[in-house]
Amino acid sequence: MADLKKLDVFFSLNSFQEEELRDKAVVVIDVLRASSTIVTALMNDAKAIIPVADMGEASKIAQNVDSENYLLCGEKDGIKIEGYDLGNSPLEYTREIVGGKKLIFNTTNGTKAIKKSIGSSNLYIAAFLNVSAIAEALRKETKEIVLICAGWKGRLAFEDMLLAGNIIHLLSRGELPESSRDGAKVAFGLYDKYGDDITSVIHQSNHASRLKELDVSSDIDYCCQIDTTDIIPRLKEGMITLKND
Ligand code: 3SL
Repeated sequence: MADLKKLDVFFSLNSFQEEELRDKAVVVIDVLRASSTIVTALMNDAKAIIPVADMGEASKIAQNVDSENYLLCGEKDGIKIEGYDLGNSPLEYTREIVGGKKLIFNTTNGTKAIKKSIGSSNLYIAAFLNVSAIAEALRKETKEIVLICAGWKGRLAFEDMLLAGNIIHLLSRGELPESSRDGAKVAFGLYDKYGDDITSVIHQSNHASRLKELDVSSDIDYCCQIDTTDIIPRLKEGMITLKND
């Protein structure tokens, strides 16, 4: 059973060291948009997602696999990378396109946060789209839990902290122990204040403004939907697949 006094939240991918995650259950969060895209791809029957840290790693893998069964996917600064099959809009990841495929996935912050967390005991991927399923999985965890917000280039991203707060609210049933860690208190408090108005507050976030400049506002609405699926993506042997037990 999860011990909420030990649960912590890291606000960006630069706010922790790999060693801190050893023997912990980790949840990586990148609401806009990497974790929402991962959840959508698996919901639409992608076979697996291979997160990579950069373009070099992505092309090395792509060169050694059969291109019929793999898609090269991702973005740099929000924009689809030249030569890639797909960018990072979850709306592109339809069943027709990703069903049965393995995706090599490379994003500015989200996949880097996943790669940095690879030494943890269990690693889950959360979005608002699957928030209750993630909370349910965490409830059964016996390890200490760390929620990692990918953020944006080392900075905090409002929408990631808000989802961390939502997960903590669900886990604590709205009553966070006073002795909780600071990161958990901050995320809990943020959700307390803004949790009734998720879509409109996320629309006012810094990353939403960047995405609006790229003309992908519909992605923001999509990523703010709650519990559209109960899938639990988790990392195993370098690939993100569905947890089946
Ligand atoms: O940083 C990331 O991993 C991306 O999700 C950023 S973006 O939404 O594609 O701009």
